[in-house]
Amino acid sequence: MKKIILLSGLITFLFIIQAFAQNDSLKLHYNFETDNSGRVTEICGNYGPAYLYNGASVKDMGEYKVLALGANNGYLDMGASVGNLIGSLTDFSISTYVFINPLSNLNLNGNYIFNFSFSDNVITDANGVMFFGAKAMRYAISKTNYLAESGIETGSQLKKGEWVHLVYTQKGIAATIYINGIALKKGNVTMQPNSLGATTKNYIGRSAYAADVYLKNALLHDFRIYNKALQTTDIQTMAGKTTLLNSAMASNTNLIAIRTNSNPIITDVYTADPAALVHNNKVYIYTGHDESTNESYAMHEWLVFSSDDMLSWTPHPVPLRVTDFSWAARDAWAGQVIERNGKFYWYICAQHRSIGGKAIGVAVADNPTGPFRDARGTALVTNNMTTQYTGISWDDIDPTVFIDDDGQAYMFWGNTQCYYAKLKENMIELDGPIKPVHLPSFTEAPWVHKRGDWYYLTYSQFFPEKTACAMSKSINGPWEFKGILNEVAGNSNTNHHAIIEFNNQWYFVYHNGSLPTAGGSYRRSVCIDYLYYNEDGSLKRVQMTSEGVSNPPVTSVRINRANDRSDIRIYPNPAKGKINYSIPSFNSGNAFINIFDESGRKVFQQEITNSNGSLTLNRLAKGNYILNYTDELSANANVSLIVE
Ligand code: FUB
Repeated sequence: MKKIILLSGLITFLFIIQAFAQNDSLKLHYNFETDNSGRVTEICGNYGPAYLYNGASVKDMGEYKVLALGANNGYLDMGASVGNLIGSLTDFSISTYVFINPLSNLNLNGNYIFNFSFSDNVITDANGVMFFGAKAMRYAISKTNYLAESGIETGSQLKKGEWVHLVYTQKGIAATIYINGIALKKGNVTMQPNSLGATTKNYIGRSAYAADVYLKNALLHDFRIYNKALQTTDIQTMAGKTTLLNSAMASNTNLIAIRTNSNPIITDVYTADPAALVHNNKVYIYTGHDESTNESYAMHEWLVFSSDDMLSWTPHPVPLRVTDFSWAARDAWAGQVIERNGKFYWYICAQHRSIGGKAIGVAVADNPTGPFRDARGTALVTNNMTTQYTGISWDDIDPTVFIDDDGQAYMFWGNTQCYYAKLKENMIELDGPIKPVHLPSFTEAPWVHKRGDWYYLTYSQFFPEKTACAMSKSINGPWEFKGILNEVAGNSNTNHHAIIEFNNQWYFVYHNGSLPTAGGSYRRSVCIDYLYYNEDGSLKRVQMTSEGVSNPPVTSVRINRANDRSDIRIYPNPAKGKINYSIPSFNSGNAFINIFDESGRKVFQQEITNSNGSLTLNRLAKGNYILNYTDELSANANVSLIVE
């Protein structure tokens, strides 16, 4: 017993010694506490405060402080005095926790986690630099510039979408890069920082190469420099904190959410072919990823974004790639995710490696953001299964899946010819024959939804594409063509869409090519606008807008009588966007109600054919308007209208 007590006492003593040794060697430490002036405090007390630039900020992630670099070249300037530390280092370690935004483009030069240099233009000044870049997880040091670097790298990008613990250590010339406690790369680095001298440009998130990109939208937590090489066991202990950081992140996704005030909703990358899913009070948008630099598609992966208000969108790590399907050769084209029995099924289309032509596959995951895996190992539908209908090899694309009220699932898809088939309860096998669906001028991109008794089959028509609508009282048709739902979406020749209801409001999700400056048919971007129904259940034509859903839909209107001469009465109506009118002296000819905004711009007009009726104000932003009634006999009444 005595021996055990002695042993545990010894272990505790060793831990204390080790902690002291570690603390003693800790020379610079930001836990991202700020002082009263908003500067970042160096908590060892060895150096002055660090300054935040270009929108970089310190944020709370639950109980943790994080440095948020932001989207606009934000960085932290540690100050010139920190160069004295760099100039004194022989053996050393730099440790931090990093969260790389899933949308960050780490392929570009730059993306530096830290940089210690003597100028911001080391390529021409060639006066020395040491850095760690996220692009290839590379540490390097040079007395001039990249032409004389000594460094090591893992060769792969820092993982996106999760907290990663990163440590670079050097003992003599023995260098190691640790990621999450694992020594991912060991090698020799022939210079130590003391031979560089006291650097003057000491940054987090910014490079000394003027043409390099800044590390955008990344988060950092707890940045430290030690004047010794940390032990692997210490590093492993420190790495354990990533679990805590990742769970804090899960309830603080606002830290990386993209707040949209306009269409397109995502501007960091090109997103195409949207599908949408509502699950547990959240909306998930699944998209393709356009990466083309010419006039043909380059699509290798799919993306997912989530939102609980349709305005802030959280990007998630890439959930699915073409390479996740062993049978697929290329082309991460359109698809849809649907939930059944707690599993999420993602129906996609891609080029088939051996059969040729496009094929449909299905991936499965336990949660809506994945990761997804091929659910079958083979394609669900291949080109040779539909040759009796078309001679083209790309007719088996754009799957959309719908589960009817009786639990039967159906898949619709097609190009030139629309098809549908039942799916088995397991969602990964067809349950019966593939049947054609007869729709006028069908091009591709069907989407099926139901509201009340009506089934809606909306799809892309012609080329460039418009979205058309057909309706039926049965999922098996016949489908009655109802005309155009959405016009050609600007400069995109395709017009892929999804329709969802979320919090009692319907939305039309689509893509266009409007993202400056290279947007177009092969660099598309997802947009969202409101969708409205007519009283007979048919769909109103979509109004594509730049504002998107940042303008709240009309929820109520208040009418103030403003003109005694008026003989029009308007009644606020609780139904969304609707107001009733009554015009006692209605004149049957050429009567109109017009609505003008404060600048005098006409924003609404409706011909009036009855003395009583209602106006459906699809989308008026909050504000004051003038409602004006005119008829052939020059009756003219103005009423002020307040949209709340
Ligand atoms: O993005 C590739 C293809 O273009 C999709 O599968 C079609 O719907 C069209 O948008």
